Amino acid sequence: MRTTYTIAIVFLTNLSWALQPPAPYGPTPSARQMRWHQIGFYGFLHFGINTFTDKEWGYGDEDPAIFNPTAFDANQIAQVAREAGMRGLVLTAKHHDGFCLWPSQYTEHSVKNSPWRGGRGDVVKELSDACRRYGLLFGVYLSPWDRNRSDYGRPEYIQYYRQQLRELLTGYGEIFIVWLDGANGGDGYYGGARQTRRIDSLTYYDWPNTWQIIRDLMPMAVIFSDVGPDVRWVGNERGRAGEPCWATLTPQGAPGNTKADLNHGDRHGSQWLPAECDVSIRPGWFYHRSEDGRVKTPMQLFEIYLNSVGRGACLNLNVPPDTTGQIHPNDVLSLKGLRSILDQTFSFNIATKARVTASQVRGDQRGFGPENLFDSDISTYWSTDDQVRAAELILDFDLPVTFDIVAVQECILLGQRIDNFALEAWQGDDWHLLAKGTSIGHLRLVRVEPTTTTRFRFRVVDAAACPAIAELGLYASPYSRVSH
Ligand code: FUL
Repeated sequence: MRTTYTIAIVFLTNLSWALQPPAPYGPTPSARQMRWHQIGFYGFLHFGINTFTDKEWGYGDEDPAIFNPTAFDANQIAQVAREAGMRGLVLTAKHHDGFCLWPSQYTEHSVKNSPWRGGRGDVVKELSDACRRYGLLFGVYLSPWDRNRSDYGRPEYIQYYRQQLRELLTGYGEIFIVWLDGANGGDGYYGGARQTRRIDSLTYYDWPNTWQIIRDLMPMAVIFSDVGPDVRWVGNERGRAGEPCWATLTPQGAPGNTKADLNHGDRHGSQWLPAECDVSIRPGWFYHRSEDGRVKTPMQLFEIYLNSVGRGACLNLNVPPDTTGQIHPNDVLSLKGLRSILDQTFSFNIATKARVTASQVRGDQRGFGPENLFDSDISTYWSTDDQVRAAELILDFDLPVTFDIVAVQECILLGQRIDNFALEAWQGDDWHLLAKGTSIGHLRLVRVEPTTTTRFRFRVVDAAACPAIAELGLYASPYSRVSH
């Protein structure tokens, strides 16, 4: 009787233990960060006074009358973005020149004093509406540095900046990202003073109070800057996240003034602060006719995609509208090419044809088994018992398959758990190493030599906590077919 009782207790304790999900490891994403991770790929629109002066940084003394797109078409822009596979658009509502693309009531330096739409136009409104029409999210870039304002550098300017933020966050529906740039170049028009003004980037903007306004008015919007608080800059404008690229970091300093390793993140960072890769489809951020022949090719864009989205970051790809107010045909062509490569590559997950065996399954429970790897649900995962730090999955195929990209996703709701992994294919009579990697996070796309095999192995070489792998994929890019 007593033994039966003890056995029952042991059995029940084991069972209840086994059904528990693994405890999260380290920092984990907030709900707004989680949504942002799933967005993955969105577009940047650098558009404004510079489009008409052929400059990258306007001085702030430009006459609003020069803003006059001949055929502005927010639908064309949104449609091009949508067809490229983007999930949102971020507009430079105000760049460093201070010219506002919406009729702000706090300045005369805006579209309301331009000839466009007889001074009654509002680019922010037209674009945010078009985004909703095309199923895209909409975000704003509001440059903290303002070379037009006479009060720039004084406390009054911060009030002005915050009023503008309030206008943008209350008048245009949902905003998914507020993009806070770190540049503070010094010289400018400043209401006619034509001076060099230096501010203390650590204190002048009083960021925590500005961030709070965003939190209050748009709770699900992520805030981007060099130091977050939700999304960090990746540290370059080439669209390259580091290897590794940890989603964690201990923020130091302020936007435009940080020594943190933004490109790689910090494995032991105190916060979940993933990277965004911002990069332009052209050499410049704004449209310049002289760059019409220098639009990145579909293949270059695909490389960028692999090095950004494929390293757990998001890709914010700039496509600057031209002087007509539309995306230039050359850019449209490249974006179509990118979309075609993405579709050809990712429309079929070869791994779903395999029989999968895991070296161990958490508590031997089906709920944690490898069948979760192919359900396109990032909240379900294959996991092991708590003490397991090295584990493997073997995929067996009836017929040889060919692939050149391996996709792995951790269930980041439980943190970034894996430190090292290896990808192997059965060749002849042994395992052959295809690639080694470190950070995984939300998504890791590893490019390997085009490989034909009947067995594939994913090995967790070491982890800080038992693995929780949400999805696993093997894909064949068009290039693997060509070269094979
Ligand atoms: C930089 C700015 O100075 C560039 O003009 C551009 O807007 C880029 C995205 O951020 O800091």
